[in-house]
Amino acid sequence: MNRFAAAALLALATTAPAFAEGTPAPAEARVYFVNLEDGASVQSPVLVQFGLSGMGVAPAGTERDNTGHHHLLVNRAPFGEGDGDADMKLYGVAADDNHLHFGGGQTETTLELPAGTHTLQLVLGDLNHAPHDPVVQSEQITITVTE
Ligand SMILES: [Cu+2]
Repeated sequence: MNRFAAAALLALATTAPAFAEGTPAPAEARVYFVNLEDGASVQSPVLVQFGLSGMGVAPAGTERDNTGHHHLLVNRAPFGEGDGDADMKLYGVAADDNHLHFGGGQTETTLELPAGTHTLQLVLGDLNHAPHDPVVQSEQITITVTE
């Protein structure tokens, strides 16, 4: 790191609120659904493909700049609006039925979902499963699973 970058980081560290001190991500980094769009009607099992640009996918625990692994948020509030999201920014994304981790570096999954509407959102996590700063997250999409 050159001294200009060090000075910039120091400035960030002294002015940013605690919850914003995550692993840095490039401003242009973007996660998105490759094969699903908002409003899609699909049948279960549902293939979900994760896209990432401006950063690289790496397994959890990998300490390398500008990398992360995918988390798929299912049927919960958009990230940043849910209870406990501030804690997740600090300590890592929860691991439960609504927060699926792909710490092996996977870029797709298949979900068994009952008929009805479901929301999906991608949130990238760093080596410790915590979202980056700024958070690299997709739009939340709603899909309808038909019988
Ligand atoms: Cu994770």
